[in-house]
Amino acid sequence: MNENLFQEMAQSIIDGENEIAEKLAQQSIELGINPLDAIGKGFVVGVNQVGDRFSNGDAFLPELVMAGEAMKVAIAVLEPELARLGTKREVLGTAVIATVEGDIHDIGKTLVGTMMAAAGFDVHDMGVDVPILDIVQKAREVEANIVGVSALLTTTMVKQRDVVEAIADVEFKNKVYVMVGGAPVTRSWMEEIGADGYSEDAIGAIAVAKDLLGKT
Ligand code: B1M
Repeated sequence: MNENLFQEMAQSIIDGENEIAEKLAQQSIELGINPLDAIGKGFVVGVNQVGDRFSNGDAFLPELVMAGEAMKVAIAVLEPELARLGTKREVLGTAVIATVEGDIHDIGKTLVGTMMAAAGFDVHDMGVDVPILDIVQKAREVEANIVGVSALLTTTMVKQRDVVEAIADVEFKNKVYVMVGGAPVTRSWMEEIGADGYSEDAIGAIAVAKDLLGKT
């Protein structure tokens, strides 16, 4: 039965139907479905399909925009549920997260931030299209242990390397670990640029962040 709901969720994103996406997200909460399943098995399936159609030339920018908007509406409904999944007992560490300069994709980055906050990190989400120096400055200001940078474009991934280098150039009171993620990012890219952590999804990001800080 959940399978039908997941399919409807995916379709609502493909059709860019904000109201339907919102209603289905609410319905999943009422049914007690794990919000991560609603996102991963439902809404993300739809947004990935639109992305694939866009790269094949079968969909155009307006469809991409509408799919992105519908995703955000659905995730906004699920966000309080995601936060409830965590049990904040102690502050595990301080994280600054951002989407790199030149990149305005924020859905995955925001999910990572929400999940990390739910897991007990003090998260400072700087938003999208954030200049490298602003990230470094923020990390100093809040005495971050983790700087997490997201990139969704092959053209903006290179900015993750710039962040790694900028963090290495600055003296911090404490060790600052750089984590990278985003659809085109891989473990080998993480290794190539000398970042400290990589995860392909939001749940994995928590495990990596905890691991880096020895909090597992
Ligand atoms: Co754009 N877009 N987009 N887009 N978009 C992609 C990324 C693309 C792959 C689509 C495609 O062609 N198949 C393609 C990039 C191609 C490439 O670089 N090789 C693309 C393009 C080309 C563009 C534009 C250039 C289009 C244009 O203008 N001609 C433009 C770029 C603008 C810019 O940034 N300067 C553009 C714009 C947009 C919209 C604004 C319309 C919209 C974004 C809306 C928004 O974010 N508010 C949009 C969307 C929706 C997409 C797709 C379809 C979906 C992205 C998404 O939200 N996924 C995307 C195709 C795709 O990825 N399948 C595409 C769902 C989200 C939950 O996943 O963000 O991957 P994701 O996050 C995951 C993991 O990656 C990971 O955890 C998250 C949760 O599991 N993760 C981390 C993410 N960050 C992490 C950080 C971590 C750890 C894990 O540690 C710090």
